[in-house]
Amino acid sequence: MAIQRTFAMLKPGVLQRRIIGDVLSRFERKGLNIIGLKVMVIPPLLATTHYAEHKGKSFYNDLIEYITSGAVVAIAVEGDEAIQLVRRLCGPTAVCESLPGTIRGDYCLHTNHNIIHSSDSPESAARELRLFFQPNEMVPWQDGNEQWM
Ligand code: 3AN
Repeated sequence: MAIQRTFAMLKPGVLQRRIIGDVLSRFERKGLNIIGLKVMVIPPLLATTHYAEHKGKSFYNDLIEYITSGAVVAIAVEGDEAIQLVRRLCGPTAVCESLPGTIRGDYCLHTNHNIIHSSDSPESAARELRLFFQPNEMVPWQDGNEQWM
């Protein structure tokens, strides 16, 4: 077992579409633990820090404008191999490659509005969790059912 923590974020518009419960329930059904959750509007500095690796790319300006345009839901997730599992539940970045059954495959039409972000490595998970959550805003818990998962 390799218990990991990872970061996910529901992008602007997901609250308005009233589908956050559907998305979160996919994490829950998989057996992952939600240990941090908050609704927030991302300040510009946090947005540029979070997406620093994309600076200079064709979609960068639109991405920053979009991600700061409305409320997002920041999520801290914990579980065995959580980083890769959450990525697989989300599906690939390009929506035309996201199969039905994945979050992006089921809920998105356009890659620039692909509704959810998730960390792609242990390094980015640690960095992104630090950016979005204070340590005391993450609360690990156990339900006693791990043996049945
Ligand atoms: P992911 O979110 O799957 O890790 P990244 O980090 O490569 O993907 O891209 C960050 C975000 O930038 C994506 N979630 C998407 O909103 C946007 N993006 C990435 N590639 C493109 C693209 N080719 N065209 C438009 N937007 C893109």
